Amino acid sequence: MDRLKMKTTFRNNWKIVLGSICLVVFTACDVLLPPSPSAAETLGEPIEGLTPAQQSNHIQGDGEFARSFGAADGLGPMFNAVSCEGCHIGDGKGHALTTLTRFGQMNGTAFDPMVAHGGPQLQNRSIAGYLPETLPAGATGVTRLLPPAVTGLGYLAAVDDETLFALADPDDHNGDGISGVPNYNEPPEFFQPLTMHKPLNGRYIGRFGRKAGAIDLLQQTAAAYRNDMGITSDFIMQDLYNVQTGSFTGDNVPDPEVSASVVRNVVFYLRTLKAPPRRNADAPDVQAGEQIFTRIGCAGCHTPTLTTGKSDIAALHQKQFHPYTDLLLHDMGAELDDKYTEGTAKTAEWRTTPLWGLGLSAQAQGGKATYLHDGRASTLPSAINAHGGEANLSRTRFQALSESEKQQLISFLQSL
Ligand code: HEC
Ligand code: HEC
Ligand SMILES: [Ca+2]
Ligand SMILES: [Ca+2]
Ligand SMILES: [Ca+2]
Repeated sequence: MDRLKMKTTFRNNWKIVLGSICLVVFTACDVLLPPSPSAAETLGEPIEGLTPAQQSNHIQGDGEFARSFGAADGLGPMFNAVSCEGCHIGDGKGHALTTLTRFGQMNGTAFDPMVAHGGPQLQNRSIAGYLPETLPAGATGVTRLLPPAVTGLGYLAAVDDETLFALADPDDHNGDGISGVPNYNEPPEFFQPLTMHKPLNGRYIGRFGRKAGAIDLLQQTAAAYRNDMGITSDFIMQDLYNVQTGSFTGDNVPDPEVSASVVRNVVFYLRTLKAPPRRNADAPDVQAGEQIFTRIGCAGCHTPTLTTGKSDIAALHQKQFHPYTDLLLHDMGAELDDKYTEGTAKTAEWRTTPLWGLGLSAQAQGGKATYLHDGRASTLPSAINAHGGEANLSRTRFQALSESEKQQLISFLQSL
């Protein structure tokens, strides 16, 4: 039996053991144990068609993604959580309890991430004997970001910039009220561009993070180790310090706290996590909902189908997939303007959230799904009703649907 199968079997056995304990001790077991998800509903599996070497690389990265750090491993001195998995539970969407806070202030038209005051990320926890940060006075843009699911990211990473240019419509030439622009970001020193990357004035298109502030999965991962957990790596050697208290002594663990190969294994793991599986795609109300989705303009931003370009992983090379995002920024109106931003994004702009996995997010979020960048919406209609700005027209059309049409649209969204 290969290790992947063992992992699944282990999970199932564990459920059986827990189930039997529960039978002996309690009477209402079905209340305590969620029904075990069928294979078609499980996130966190590798994509099909990986070579044995790639599978083992995936498993190594899986282990690193789950690893909890302690003070002796270099955690902190300030941090937000002790493992990647601690926020990205089961590779799915995170919980309201695991949001990240970032802050800054507007200076005229320029956004200042307040680096001299510990910005842009608030590290709200610290190791023993060290003080965590607090929100500094003067932070006018404060955002709380819910961890997105990390499934299917290898596909998004392999889409050529050219494909994104074709979707962008900065001057709204087709007159649908939707523009869509890439977020251009300063690359980190360790960034290695591929031929698919088309820079503008030395900046590259961001595609990860809710504001599309990270260019590739290596940047996202190295930054997560450092900023979310206080773990230095060969890519970012500087530990976090509390500039607010003037404390520049660290965790006494020599840097780097993880090696480049650890970070690369995690990147490989993220690249090779399968896309969230569809369910009930053939049900009549789901299909009717899909047509409504297109008709009322949702697909103008939530692009149903993209194709990857060249990839060194055969399973990701020139593949069609269905993420329901254009990876571009859209002005979403005043209600979603958090006065905070990254790269060239304006404060009311957000990257179109991929809708794949939407119907599985409740499972990852402990039974109760929440939506939008900060999880403020607890139902799909309330998430849609918060769409303003470029999405105004499609929101109005949504609100004009009959109750049964709305229900069909929701059935479609839940099938993703
Ligand atoms: C404290 C919680 C937390 C921890 C710990 C954490 N993340 Fe995240 N992660 C987030 C949040 C919140 C976002 C959204 C950030 C943004 O919008 O810029 C995110 C975004 C991401 C994304 C981008 C997903 C997308 O759809 O664009 C990836 C990939 C990712 N994290 C990987 C990791 C890895 C790898 C680790 C461990 C090295 C990690 N994260 C640790 C909270 C966390
Ligand atoms: C102008 C572009 C645009 C249009 C049109 C649009 N959306 Fe969105 N959608 C976004 C962006 C950007 C976000 C992220 C907003 C945020 O998190 O604050 C989003 C978020 C969502 C979410 C929340 C996803 C999650 O996991 O948090 C849902 C659901 C959604 N859209 C569905 C729809 C539906 C249904 C329609 C059609 C009625 C629609 N959208 C039209 C851009 C758009
Ligand atoms: Ca450290
Ligand atoms: Ca900070
Ligand atoms: Ca250190």
